[in-house]
Amino acid sequence: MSCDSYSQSSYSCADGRALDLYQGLDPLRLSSVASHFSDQPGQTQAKMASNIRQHVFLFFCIIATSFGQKCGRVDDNHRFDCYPELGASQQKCEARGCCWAPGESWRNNAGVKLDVPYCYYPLDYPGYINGPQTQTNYGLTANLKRTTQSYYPNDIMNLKMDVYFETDTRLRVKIYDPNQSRYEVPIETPPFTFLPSNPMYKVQLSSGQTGFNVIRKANQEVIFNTTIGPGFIYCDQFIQISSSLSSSFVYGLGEHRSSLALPTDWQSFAFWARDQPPSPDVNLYGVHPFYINLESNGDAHGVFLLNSNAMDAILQPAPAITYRTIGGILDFYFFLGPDPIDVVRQYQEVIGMPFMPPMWALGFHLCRWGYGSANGTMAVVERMRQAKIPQDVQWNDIEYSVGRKDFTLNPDTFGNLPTLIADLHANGLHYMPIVDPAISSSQTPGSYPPYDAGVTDNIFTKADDGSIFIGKVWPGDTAFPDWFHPNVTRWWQSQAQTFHNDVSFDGMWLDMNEPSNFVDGRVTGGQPGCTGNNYDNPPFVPGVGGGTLYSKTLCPSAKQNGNIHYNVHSLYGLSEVKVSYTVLANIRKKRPFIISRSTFPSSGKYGGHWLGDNASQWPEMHSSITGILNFNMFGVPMVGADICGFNGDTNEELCTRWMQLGAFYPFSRNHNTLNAKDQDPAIFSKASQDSSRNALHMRYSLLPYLYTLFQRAHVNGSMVARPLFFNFPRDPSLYKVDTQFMLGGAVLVSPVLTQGATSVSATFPPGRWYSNSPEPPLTFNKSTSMSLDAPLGKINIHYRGGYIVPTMAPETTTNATAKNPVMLVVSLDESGNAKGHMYWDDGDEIGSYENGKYSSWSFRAKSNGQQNSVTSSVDYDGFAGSSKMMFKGGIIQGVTANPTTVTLNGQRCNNTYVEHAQLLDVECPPVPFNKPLTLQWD
Ligand code: MIG
Repeated sequence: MSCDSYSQSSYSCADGRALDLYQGLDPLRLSSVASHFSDQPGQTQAKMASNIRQHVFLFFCIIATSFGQKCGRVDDNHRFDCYPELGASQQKCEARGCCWAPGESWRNNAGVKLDVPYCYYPLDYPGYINGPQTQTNYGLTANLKRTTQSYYPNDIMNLKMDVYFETDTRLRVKIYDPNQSRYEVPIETPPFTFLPSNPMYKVQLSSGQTGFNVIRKANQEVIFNTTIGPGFIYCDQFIQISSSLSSSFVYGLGEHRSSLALPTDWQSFAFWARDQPPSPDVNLYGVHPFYINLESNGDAHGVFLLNSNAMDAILQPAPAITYRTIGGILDFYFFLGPDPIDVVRQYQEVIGMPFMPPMWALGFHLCRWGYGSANGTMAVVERMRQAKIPQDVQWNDIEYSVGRKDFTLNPDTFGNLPTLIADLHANGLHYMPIVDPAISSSQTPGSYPPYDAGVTDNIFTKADDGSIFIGKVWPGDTAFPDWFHPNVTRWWQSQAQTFHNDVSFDGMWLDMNEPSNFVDGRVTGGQPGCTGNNYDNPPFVPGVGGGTLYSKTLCPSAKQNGNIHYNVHSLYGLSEVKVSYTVLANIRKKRPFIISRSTFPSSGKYGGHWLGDNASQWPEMHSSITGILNFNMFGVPMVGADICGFNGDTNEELCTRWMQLGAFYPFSRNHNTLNAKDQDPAIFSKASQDSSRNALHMRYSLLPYLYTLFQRAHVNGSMVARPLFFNFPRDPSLYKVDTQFMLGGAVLVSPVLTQGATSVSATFPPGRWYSNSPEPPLTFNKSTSMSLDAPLGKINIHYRGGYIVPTMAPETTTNATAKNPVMLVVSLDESGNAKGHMYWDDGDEIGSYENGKYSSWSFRAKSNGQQNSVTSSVDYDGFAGSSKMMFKGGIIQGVTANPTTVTLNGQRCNNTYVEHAQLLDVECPPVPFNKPLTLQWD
């Protein structure tokens, strides 16, 4: 082969073979190498990087030529695993036509051994050869063909690849069997409409070659490149494809416990919904095959593989990703951003925008397993009232029922639950019960309607032999509703309605919907198990927890409305939350609020999520931040972790700190396991209660801001909680920050996450920041870390200069808070400007926004010596209650001199000036908020 020709965009050696060698050169690392050559005039970093890349590439080409050997030419980082199963050996590896080179013990910085494959693909491993591409009215299409069998059964030798140019920023690539239809994920995706005028991408596919590239047109950056590695394999139950990544900054791939920036040192992520308390290296409750990848200049793109079969995704240092899924088709979406927040919005344009929560859902939620009774539950509500700690929602766990059966009420312990709920409602609080999907199947016929009616309506999942699939969950033997069945909504509605007639619950807590099963598979003749067929025991099993697909769940051979569970397993939670959303809306005629444990892309349209069974330990509090940020990327902004920890006993210090952090979770719920010590905020010392009350007061005062963020997420897919770099995407020093987060664009949360600390190291992105306690403003021209005072009672919150945040004086419920006048927290930037907005409606009606029954405002501040004012203008006024809303001033930060007069629409206001904090506290006679306002200081 000759390596003397290469082109800047494609870097192919003359024979097109050695393409993969340069892919491992992380462009970010290259630009940092390039930055050392700063004495070279006129060369941009990117150009330098590109030159270096070309030279290194040429070098590899030469090495490859002199080695002349297909196996020797693969560098370690580019080994694509040819024997992912257990029990690899040289013989078995070579029988697959792959290369075997064990021996080296690769370790990461922490000394942990890395999974570098011993058995890897040679460069000329045969794959699918592209046929000529044809233009279509939706993009382009090509046939792909392989001529030799791979080493898995049932190769699909002929494939078709359809490329849809869906929008300027969104591309869809479907690779499927044109001769026989295969399972495709039944979520609603936008239909193709017309070719976009100015797509930000192009797709390269060379006839006679393997693989394809997706390229960002603006700078020719390759964002997806499947010409590296082994091309792909496409068998009936084994589909594998690899691509280079643009950099080693990769985010997403849920649901897993990991760092925010995912490790790329041969980390494998399994996808298969599983009842699994969060721990590293295992698949958890939900499945989100979506990632965001940063590029050399800080641009971001996203990749969504719409596939619900059991799957592995492997990140390796090339950097590269490999997907291995055992069914369905390859259906990729690419989102071109270019900012991370654009990527997330574009992703949600495909999977659906998040539901609009009722306002009460933004309050504080209290829950535990082990109140013992309705009276025990009420005692804690009373304790919260005594302590005057805000609470909006009281929850109950499975203990309210008889024998843990859905829709039953234990008359001995929870007989007076309706009284408790009436009390909650009278005080403006709401009530949430747990609901498990598994329905007891062993009651005397005629005694348990949920099962009897389910049999009549034929809505239960079937075993492969056609009988009702029976597993074992809390109530003993159980059947599992098939949430895809056409009768299931009617059945679920009738069961929920009957229960609601007695127990007027306000929302639903959907647990155990992976679905969780206490035995592996089906109980037949008293014995658990599954068939030996190819669904229950496929030729390749991804690295799922428990080792089999049916571990702690149903048999994949089970049948759901024409589908096999094998395909739709990970959609169980999504299909349940979707049906429950409809049912709850029908029953209450108000905005549904549902929290689900298992999720899949689209779940956010119907409900929120909690991060499952965490432990009452400090590192778990830290992990919760990444969990919450990830779900905000997955289109599920209503997310929180069990505050103070679920498993194990918490302690006062941990719980005090966790209440401080949890007060800023989008979904703020304290939840505890059976038999663990009480951990509601009112159980602790006065100092701890004060701290929790303060933190929650801060949350409640931010109610208009938070509500506006949720509304924007609902309409625009902007995230509620965001990693710092999402607001500052070109700042590499923020790419790994996972100890802090932002709510929207304006509020920075810097919690204490370690025991015994009285200070916290916080990173501030560039700009001006104002503390929530009166302190001199901080101004930075680049990201800066500093230590902040954080005595036990304090959480550090900072407002970002340039933003106006609407607030209200906090009460103990959102209901009461919402009646208070609006006050603005105005944080001027370095040039004396700030802006903000607010959305408001009745808080509980369905479709307020869609039906125009809302009001919205814009705020603008300008302070330049001549003119110092904040104005509020009403952008739209469709909320009937807006005429009762009042405005009465607020806080203006960044005011450098004590003004002589402050007026609101010409009327004098009272004001206090705190010089060292540049803070002007303004209280005016209240005026109607639905009229234009001008607040002035001179
Ligand atoms: O098998 O309902 O994640 O929040 O308290 C455990 C009892 C069942 C698991 C949930 C947890 C809940 C618990 N549930």
